[in-house]
Order: sequence, then C-alpha cells, then structure tokens
Amino acid sequence: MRLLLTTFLFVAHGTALLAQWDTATVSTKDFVVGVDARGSLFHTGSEIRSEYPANSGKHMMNYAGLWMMGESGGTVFGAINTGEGQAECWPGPVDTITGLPTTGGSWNRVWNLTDQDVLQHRHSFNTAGYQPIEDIRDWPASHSTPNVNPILAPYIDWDLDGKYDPVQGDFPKLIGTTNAYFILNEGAGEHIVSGSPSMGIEVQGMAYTINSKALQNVVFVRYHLINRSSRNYSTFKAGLFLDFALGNANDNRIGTDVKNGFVYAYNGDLNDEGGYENQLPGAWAVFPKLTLDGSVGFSASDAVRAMPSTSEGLKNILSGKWSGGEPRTFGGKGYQTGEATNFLYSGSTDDQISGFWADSTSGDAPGTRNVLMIHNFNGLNSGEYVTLDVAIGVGLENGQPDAQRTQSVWTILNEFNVLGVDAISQNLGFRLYPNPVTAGEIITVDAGEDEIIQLQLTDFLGRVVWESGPDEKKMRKITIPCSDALPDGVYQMNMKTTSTISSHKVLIHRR
Ligand SMILES: [Ca+2]
Ligand SMILES: [Ca+2]
Ligand SMILES: [Ca+2]
Repeated sequence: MRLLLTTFLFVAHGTALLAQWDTATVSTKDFVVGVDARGSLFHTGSEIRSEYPANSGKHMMNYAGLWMMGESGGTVFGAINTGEGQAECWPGPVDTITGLPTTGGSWNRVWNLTDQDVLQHRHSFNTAGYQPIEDIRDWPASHSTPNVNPILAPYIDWDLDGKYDPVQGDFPKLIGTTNAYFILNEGAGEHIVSGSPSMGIEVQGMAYTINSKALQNVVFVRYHLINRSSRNYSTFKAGLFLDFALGNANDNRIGTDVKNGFVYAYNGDLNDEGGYENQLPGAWAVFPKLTLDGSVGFSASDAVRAMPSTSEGLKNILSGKWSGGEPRTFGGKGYQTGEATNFLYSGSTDDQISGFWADSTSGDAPGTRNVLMIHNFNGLNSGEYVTLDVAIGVGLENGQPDAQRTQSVWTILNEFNVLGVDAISQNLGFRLYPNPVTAGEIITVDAGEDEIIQLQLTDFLGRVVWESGPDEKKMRKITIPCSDALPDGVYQMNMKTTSTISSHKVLIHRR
C-alpha cells in the first residue's frame, strides 16, 4: 500500500514536471509576446501573454498555433494546435533514422536572445575568462543526441571549421531584435483534437520582433517544416490558427482581405468593456512571402462550423469545405448560401465574387472569434522542408462606426507597408558579398537602413589593408576593390554604422 502510494505520488509529480514548458518573450517597446516550448504563441505556459501596450495588462491575442496536413498513399496525416492546453506539438527534434520524436528535459527549451546579446558575444569572445551566456552557449546548432540532424539552429561559423563553438567566435544567426527559437515534433503525444495520425514533421521556429518604428506592434514567426518521415506527401498544406482576445474577447468580429492576402479581427461594437474600452482594438495576420489560399473560422455554437476532429475533417477544412464536408459558401454563416469560396467574410475584396459579405452581415452577434489562415504548399517529399513566414500585428483606433472599421484596419496595415516586408529585409540589414571573394574582384558591403560611418578591412595580424575614405562615409552601400595583391586568407571587415559596431569575416582566395 505504501509502495503504491509512493508510486502514485511519483507519477503525479512527474506529470506536473512535464507540464512545465519552458517559456520566453519577444517584445518591442509596445508589444510583449509570449512563446512556449510547444510553439504556442501568445502564451508563457498557461498564462496569456500578448500585452499591448506593454505593461498595460491588456492582451490582444489569446493564442496562435500551427496546423499541418499531408496526404500520402491515400492516407491523411495531420497535426493542429488550437490552444495551449490542446497543442499537438511537443519540444524536441525528430530522429532522422526512425522518424520518431526525440524528447526529454534538455529539449524542453525556448532559446531567447537579442541582437545585442549576440553583438556583445562577438565583441567579447576573445577576452580571457569570457563565458558566453546560457542561450548562446546552449544554442542548438550542435548537440550530442544521436541520429538527430547534427545541425539544427542556424549559426555563423566564424572560425569556418564546420561546427558550432561559441568560444571560437561562432554565434547564433538571429533574424530580429528579440528572438525566441524552438524545435518541435508532432509525434510525442496523442493528437487529441485533430484525431489524425502523426506526420513525422520537425518544426524549427523563430519568433521575433524588429526594432523599427513601423513595426512596434508586429510579431513575426518563421517556421521551417521538415519532413523527417520516409513518406512523400503529395499534398501538403499549412495553416496558422489565431484566437483573438482584443481586450474583452466576447465582442469581436473577423474578416479576410482576399486582394491583399490577410485576415483581420476588430472589436464588433463600440465599447470593449473591461478591455480597451473605447480605444477599439484590431489585429491582422499575413503570410508575407506566400499566398493566402484560404481562411475559415470555427464556431462552438454551430455543428457545421465545428473544429475538425478527424483526419477527413481536417482535409475538408483545408480544402474549402467545413469539417463535415459541407461546401463553404459566400454569404450568411458560410454554408448553404451563395457561391463556393475559400475565404471567410471577404467583404468585397474577392474579384471572383460579386457582392458583399462580412461578419456583420452574417447574422452572428459579436463574440469570441478565431481564424485559420491556409497556405497550400506543392507537396513535401521525405527529407525536404518548406518555410512558412507569418506576421501578426495589433493596433488601437478610436471608436468609429462599424462600417468604417475595416477601412481603419486597412489604414493600420498601410502604415506597415502591408506588412513591412521591405522593412524586414532592410532591417535584416548588413550584407557583405560575395564571400568568399576572389582576389581582384569587388566586395559589396550593404548596411541596410543604416549609414556607414567607418569601414575597415584588416588582415589576421590586425593590420589595416583597406579603409573607407571621406567620400564613402554616410553611404549605405560601398563597393571595395579587393586588391589582387592581398594574400589568400581570412580577413576581418570592421564596420561602424549609425546604429551598431560589428565585424565580419571575409575569406579571400584565388581561383
Ligand atoms: Ca565553428
Ligand atoms: Ca473586444
Ligand atoms: Ca462590447
């Protein structure tokens, strides 16, 4: 009896430990976003974290998570993430030999780094006694787990020896100003919501924010979806599921802009009681580099609009139908109305369909709202990967009549240059190419949005072999003739710009 009790306590304790997912936040000065080790966005564990403005205690989003579906040999495989407690993803990569997940304590992790952390590391790694901070030291670029792909997280191999070793100057390759990196599988547990068989997909994700004035209320995620199974998926579709809070979650509405490829949510009436009050909240999401191929929302009060609970239902949802197979149509609640459509509440933005259809003309009262954004990839073979980039933005506008609501969300979007795609590439910033460079050719240094204050090329002894002249200062892009008198070897390009000081390795070689 005593033994049984002890065992029971142990199991209970073990379960509680497993439920503690590692968490992190990415943030701008206005927007704080939680990420956990299951890839749940807008959560730190069970706590909602999508605070806007920062320190206001008010949240814009309840949840966002990835959906995937693949067909192989007539069988439908899939994994969906509909809430923090219902996620069908778990931390850890997939064994490349068996296709099975690798889990365990050391993979229950979100690696959380800022660009400043990495810059500081790069300035200090040569200093005696230097110890990299934990998430640089443990960056999962290299690891000792057998059968898992040896290189996982992206990094710059500063000493060019093919392995990640931060004390030799190697450093994580981040995308944004603040970054949260996670590695997931969808095979470590039961797919309790989708009822679909596991796919053998490994997800490597980086949530990030960009320190740019126009992007203070945007969070980005880049997902690499890697097929570690031995199956070729002839159909492969991915989705981003968004559950909106917008302060008080019980008075919201949603829509799709088909023309511009985004979904949005807005307060469905003129008072966000207990939330943003009369400063009405809005949110939007887009795949900045891919087409939006469909959008749909689920309603718990309606059998037709229920979430899929089988693989067949999942396939239906990702193929322009409701879970039970009812076609999705334009008008009303989206079934048994007008023409077939892949897009929910598209207003008058769909060129293929005449008429107007919005949440406000659906007959539904404002309430809780979610949206699934869908992209159809062109299949996914064994060993291949695809990349899904997403951007989610939030904002406040002052109360206006409902008819003008969509227009206001447009305005927010346009402010972001429909998605700040240009801003992203600019903020990704510095480029130096080609590298390696052949002696006698030209090196181009592009500082992105920044202006170059000083640029210097030094050899391995630290001797300056080239330096920018007065005419090249305050430029954003400089070309450097790489003298063919320079011996082959590794050089260092030291750059000072209006916002950073950095140095970059350049390899000069002969053909
Ligand atoms: Ca190295
Ligand atoms: Ca609301
Ligand atoms: Ca209200």
